[in-house]
Amino acid sequence: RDDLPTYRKDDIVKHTDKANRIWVTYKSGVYDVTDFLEGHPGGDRILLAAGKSVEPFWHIYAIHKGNQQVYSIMEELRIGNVHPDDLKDEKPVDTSDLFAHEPERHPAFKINSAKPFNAEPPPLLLIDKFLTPNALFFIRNHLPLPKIENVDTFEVEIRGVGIERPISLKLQDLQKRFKQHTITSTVQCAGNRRSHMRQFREVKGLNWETSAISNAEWTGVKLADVLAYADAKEDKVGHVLFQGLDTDHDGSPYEASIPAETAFDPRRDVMLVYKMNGEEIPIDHGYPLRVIVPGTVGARQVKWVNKIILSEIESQSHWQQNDYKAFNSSTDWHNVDFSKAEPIQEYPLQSAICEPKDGITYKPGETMTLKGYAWSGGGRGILRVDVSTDGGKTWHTARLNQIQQPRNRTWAWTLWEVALPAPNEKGEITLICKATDTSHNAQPENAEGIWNLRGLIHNAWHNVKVTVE
Ligand code: MTE
Ligand code: MO
Repeated sequence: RDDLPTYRKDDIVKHTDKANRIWVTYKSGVYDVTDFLEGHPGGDRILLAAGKSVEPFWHIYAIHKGNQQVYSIMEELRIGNVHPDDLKDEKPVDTSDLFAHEPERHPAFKINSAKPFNAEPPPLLLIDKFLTPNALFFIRNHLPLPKIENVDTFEVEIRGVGIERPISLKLQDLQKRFKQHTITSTVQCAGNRRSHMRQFREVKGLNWETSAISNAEWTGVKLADVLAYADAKEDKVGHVLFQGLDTDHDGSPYEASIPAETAFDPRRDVMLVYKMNGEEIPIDHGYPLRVIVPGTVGARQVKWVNKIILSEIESQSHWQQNDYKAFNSSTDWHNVDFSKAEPIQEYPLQSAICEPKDGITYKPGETMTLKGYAWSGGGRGILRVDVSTDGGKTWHTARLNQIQQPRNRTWAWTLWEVALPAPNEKGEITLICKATDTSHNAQPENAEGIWNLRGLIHNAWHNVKVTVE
């Protein structure tokens, strides 16, 4: 790349906006990323590296590190070289691994990204038990895990509009002062089943299959009780923001918000939890304190929560404003305007087949046992799960495994099972499942009308292809 011009550092640092072009450096290369930013999901975060080296940034989003596709995209954007004198005094990047202190995870996980850690259990293990074992509960981390030094000094702060005097509560305060509740609630990432939407048309995001969902029993206190204790006045509040202890490379924490109506309503069962399936919450799932917002998309259920902020407006964080939003199928990266869409809160109706796997072979007439899960957001229960072995011409109703929860507060998933004979004719057959919730919502037949550029909340009929021979 010696044919390209050489740039001095003093010059490079000036290129931080569209008008002056946005440049970044990587090792000895200078790259103009102005046009690239338009179509990149984390675009606003590359901006933080504008005029500087992207290496510290990649250190956190290690998904880019060592990724050949990223390197080759970068090389196309290369416009020059950093002057050798400026490379000399470049401090070596701190290579101490921000992820070095992360725990061992279950070897059965399918890892969708190692740093930050994102993984889902195999479908068979996912539905083995009604409560997902802590060690197999899917993990969705946007950032390196925070280091929890001393839980005895850990406090959660509650402040903002409608609160005259901010309060800080230790774990023991939460446990002493408030009534303890235990609820069973399913957490599902908005990216669950993105891999199936991707088959329909390309989308951006981690390649989750059917297991970015899990179900656990959570123990803690109701946020509504804590807000009452803080003497919070709901009429002034529009949204309740939650901040985690995990931080971006610039020190800003993971943050998301939910509407005040949800936060203040004791019947919505929004909880600050310190136990998961009767055990201490594993660090991956939010130790020592996490928010559970039943019936709502995973992204709002903030882990390692240490600040609860009452606000007139919703969180302005990346995850609330520039991610976890869906658009119509004609919106793509060239015409998307994130400010025009509502952040996803309640989850739509979902179901999937976890057994059998694609590609299994049956003999004609042999019993096929189909198993899976179904879940709907907003506390809606599951009325029915129907399966088809002939591509949707005829349907059979599955047997449901559910727990009793109050009406309109069905926060736990439904597991289902049905045994059907394999057809007598040999060949490939398509097994399909679809659920109906208590509002008689149905799932869309395919992704055509619900495709969105980030591949979010994909809930079309799930199908598995097996062979009879
Ligand atoms: N909270 C913090 N502090 N940091 C995060 O990265 N990820 C969110 C949410 N809470 C996240 C977070 C997302 S997108 C999801 S889907 C759920 O946590 C996943 O919860 P789990 O890892 O316990 O399965
Ligand atoms: Mo998520």
